[in-house]
Amino acid sequence: MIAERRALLQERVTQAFIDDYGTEPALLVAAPGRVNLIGEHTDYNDGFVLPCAIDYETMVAIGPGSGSQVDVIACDFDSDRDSFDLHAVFAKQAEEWKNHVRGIAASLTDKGVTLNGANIAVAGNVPQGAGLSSSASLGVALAKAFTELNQVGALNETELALTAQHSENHYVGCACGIMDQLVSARAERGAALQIDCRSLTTKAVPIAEDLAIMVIHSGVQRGLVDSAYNERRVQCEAAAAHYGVAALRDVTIAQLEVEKSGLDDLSYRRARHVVTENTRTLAAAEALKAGDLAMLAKLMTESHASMRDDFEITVPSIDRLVEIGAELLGETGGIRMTGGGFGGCVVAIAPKSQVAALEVWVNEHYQTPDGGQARFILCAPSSGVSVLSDGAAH
Ligand code: GAF
Repeated sequence: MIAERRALLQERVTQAFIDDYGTEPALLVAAPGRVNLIGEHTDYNDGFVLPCAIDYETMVAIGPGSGSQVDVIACDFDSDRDSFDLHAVFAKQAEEWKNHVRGIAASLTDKGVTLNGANIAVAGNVPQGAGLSSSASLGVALAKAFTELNQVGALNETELALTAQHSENHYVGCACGIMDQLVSARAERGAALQIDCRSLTTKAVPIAEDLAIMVIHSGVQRGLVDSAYNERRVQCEAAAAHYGVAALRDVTIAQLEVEKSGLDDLSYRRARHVVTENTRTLAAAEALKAGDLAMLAKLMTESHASMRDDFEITVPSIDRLVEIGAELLGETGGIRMTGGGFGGCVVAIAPKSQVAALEVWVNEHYQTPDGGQARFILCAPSSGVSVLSDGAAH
């Protein structure tokens, strides 16, 4: 499936590049979106996450430009164009996609990387506004494309991810953590990626061949920058200050209770979500490794309840969708909301033999807020960013 989807994307982005710049691109770079299996809002608390890259990606075609000028064409936005000078001070644009491109160029410059002008075309197939990290995949693909074109060999995957996060934080205006960018840069095919968001060390956790990862879109659109995401981050920092630690990662479950006096109920519940979610994430990685689906299902159910009751980032449609899915899956598979919250998608991990039944069951019992059906996106755990040559990653 990925091969066909990738071929279409490659054709689209290459053709747009040729039509606009009258020459073949020097290289094509692809970076995947992601789905998070467990570990939500833990990354910016220096905690643990367990996402996997998916076989939906953003592709960048790039070639040398003139002087210090960068020209960009966005195939997915009606072939909208942008043009900027690498020496000019970053100026925020009304169209968000432009801020991502300008933000990556500015972030690389901030890092001391010298860039030359470039011609760029961008196209992607990561569903947007679904919480599947289309923005992170764009950022990572652009960072890789710019550095490869300029032959800046020194940037490894972690540095690419940090550059993309810096761009989001400083230029796009989203205080996101490192999870999305790091998995888009470092993921391994056929595996989830356990990330320690403090040390940035990662471990691939293989996903058995007979398991399916199903993303189900609730039909509730979400917008990360506009949501209460940044507010949650501030609340977590305030809770960490109460416990006298650098980040909530450092609070133990025992300490959470013993030292809660003086902390208001809301901040306490925010902290409890993060502290317990870290424990669940590590346990879930072990359960996945051991093929213990009943344990994984239990941990995902608890994670969802914690997001709903303590972190308050779910919405009624999503809660209903998870409830419906769990009714069918029972202990045979896990299901929970995935991503930043306030709409978007649910992730289910279950034997491939359950996929068809789950789809029928959800369609029978769930309706999107506008009376339609949920959208099902079957995902394969994929590898991180790559440079493509004749359609094959190297
Ligand atoms: C969004 C952010 F971008 C991530 O950094 C992470 O915090 C996630 O929400 C919630 O787990 O995807």
